[in-house]
Amino acid sequence: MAREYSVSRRTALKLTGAAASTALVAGCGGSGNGNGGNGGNGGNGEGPFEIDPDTDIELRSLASSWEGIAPDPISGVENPDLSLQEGESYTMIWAENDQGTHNLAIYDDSQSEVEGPTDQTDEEEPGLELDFEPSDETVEYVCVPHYNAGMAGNIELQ
Ligand SMILES: [Cu+2]
Repeated sequence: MAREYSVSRRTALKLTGAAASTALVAGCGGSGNGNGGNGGNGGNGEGPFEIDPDTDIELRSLASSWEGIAPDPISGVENPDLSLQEGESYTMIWAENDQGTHNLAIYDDSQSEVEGPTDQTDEEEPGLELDFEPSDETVEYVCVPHYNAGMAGNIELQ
């Protein structure tokens, strides 16, 4: 075991330079898995970003994706993956709408709503909220009409 580890470790170190440039090329593909630590459910966006309980998670809807507004680490990030604490309280707020008609819901792993959906609206400041406690059931936050277009981000447990 130890030998295997040291070999793969050395290989990893040796590949670092090449991997870095490959990653830049791969990034252009767009389906991006963010980072290697995300083995769970595919990875829609960057992250996951660890967020403390009792934090308001504010999102902006774009034409067919979400963008983080707050807290700071997710600001400007498209479809940020979130890492949350199981059983604690979080509020997800659909604060701004850039364009289009959307809603906000939380899906389980069979794409069934466990929270929401909110009303579907094209208002610029929807101000719609979902209060939820992260669990095995809260797998991703989505816009239901644009889910198949990739308007979703993962919710992982810390
Ligand atoms: Cu949408």
